[in-house]
Amino acid sequence: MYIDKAADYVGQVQTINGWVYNSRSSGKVAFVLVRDGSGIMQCVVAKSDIDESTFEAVRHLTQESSISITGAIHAEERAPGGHEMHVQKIEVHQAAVDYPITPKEHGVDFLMSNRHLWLRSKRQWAIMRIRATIVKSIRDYLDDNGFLLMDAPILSANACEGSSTLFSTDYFGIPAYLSQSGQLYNEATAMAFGRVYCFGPAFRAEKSKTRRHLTEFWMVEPEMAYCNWSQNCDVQEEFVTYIVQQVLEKRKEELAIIERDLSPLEKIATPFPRISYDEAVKLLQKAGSPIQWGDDFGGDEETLISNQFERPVFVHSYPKSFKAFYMKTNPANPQTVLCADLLAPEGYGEIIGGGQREDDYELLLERVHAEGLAEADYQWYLDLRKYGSVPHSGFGLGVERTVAWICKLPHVRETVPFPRLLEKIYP
Ligand code: NSS
Repeated sequence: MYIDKAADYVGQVQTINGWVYNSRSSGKVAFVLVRDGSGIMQCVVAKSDIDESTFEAVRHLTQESSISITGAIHAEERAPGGHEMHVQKIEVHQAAVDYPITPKEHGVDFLMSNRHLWLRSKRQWAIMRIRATIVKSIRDYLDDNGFLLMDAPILSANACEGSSTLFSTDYFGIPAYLSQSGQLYNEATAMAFGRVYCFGPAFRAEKSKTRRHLTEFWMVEPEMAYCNWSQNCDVQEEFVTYIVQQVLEKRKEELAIIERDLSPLEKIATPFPRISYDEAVKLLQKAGSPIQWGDDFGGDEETLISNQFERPVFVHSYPKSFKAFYMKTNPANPQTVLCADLLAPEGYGEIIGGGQREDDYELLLERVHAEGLAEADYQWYLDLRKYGSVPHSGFGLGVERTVAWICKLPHVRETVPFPRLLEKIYP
């Protein structure tokens, strides 16, 4: 039996295969908390119900020992999960000695270097299950709304998001890079299939240590032909609202374990406010920030902006100077581009970057040159503007930042089983 299915087995004798999460005992009765991955079950062992040697074995069970435990399943309101086992038999597969992560508080560095074990803790269990639901909701929404999954390559000759964060590999004598984004390929597949998405890991050699940056993260990237930047925002607000609603509906227990205040999440609904970069700069200056028109926003600015809104907020029409080469020039103000970032509330900041793509051959070529990119490497991408170019838009949502926001975590390191951070690749 799996613990999360206990309700189906009340009154029956069942076996749980798992690990000792915690145990305590008096002279007459022992309580063992057993986890099996699906949940935690309180197992009660009464000395009077069992032979002496088994009772002694139970009393000496150590944290994280692997066991099979058999007994009758009872409904018990006071037990975690609402059920408990009255134990008849126990088999120890391996007795763990001195498990390093004890119920006392540990520092983050210690926990990070024991990430392979830390994942067994209740809080990590809850976060990883919420992450899985976020990923499933992403796929469900896109699969059910006319987007076709089109995997993009991981090895690429092209830089999508600037050359300063590329991880380089040797591809039979020529340099190839680990993908920063599947977007350029999405633009090709969108011209073939209309609405597409890719979903996979992205790599960026981020040299900064922040609570929002990983060097390897997961990104879902939808792309739509015949779509302008504002229609692109319409899709994003529906998409993000759906993800939040799914987590609220399906992960109540997990949200309770991490003590997430649900009220800010319950307020997430369409439409999301949209402000221009110009308006954002004014808002920041009013709040005391020294920011000037033309400066990029960092984490602090994003936090300040997102704190002003209860719903995620779009900031659109950024200056061209610090945005990617593929963004479409704003015809109303050529200093700016038709992009929009989505900033999550509660100070979380950017979870999505997206916008409309430059669809004019000459203007795109100009941008390729201006960025110092090798024209030959982008010939195939430029081709898309020669053969049936159309207005098109898309976006990339970072899974880890979305998990951090929905779980209200202080840092992205707890949002993925094995985070890759600046100069940190173990375990
Ligand atoms: O650089 S982005 O803003 N945009 C793109 O990569 C586009 N090419 C996506 C597209 O339009 N198809 O990154 C998108 C999101 C960003 O909002 C974050 O949520 C996440 O990807 N992201 C990261 N998460 C964690 N760590 C790092 N270093 C990181 N960089 C981006």
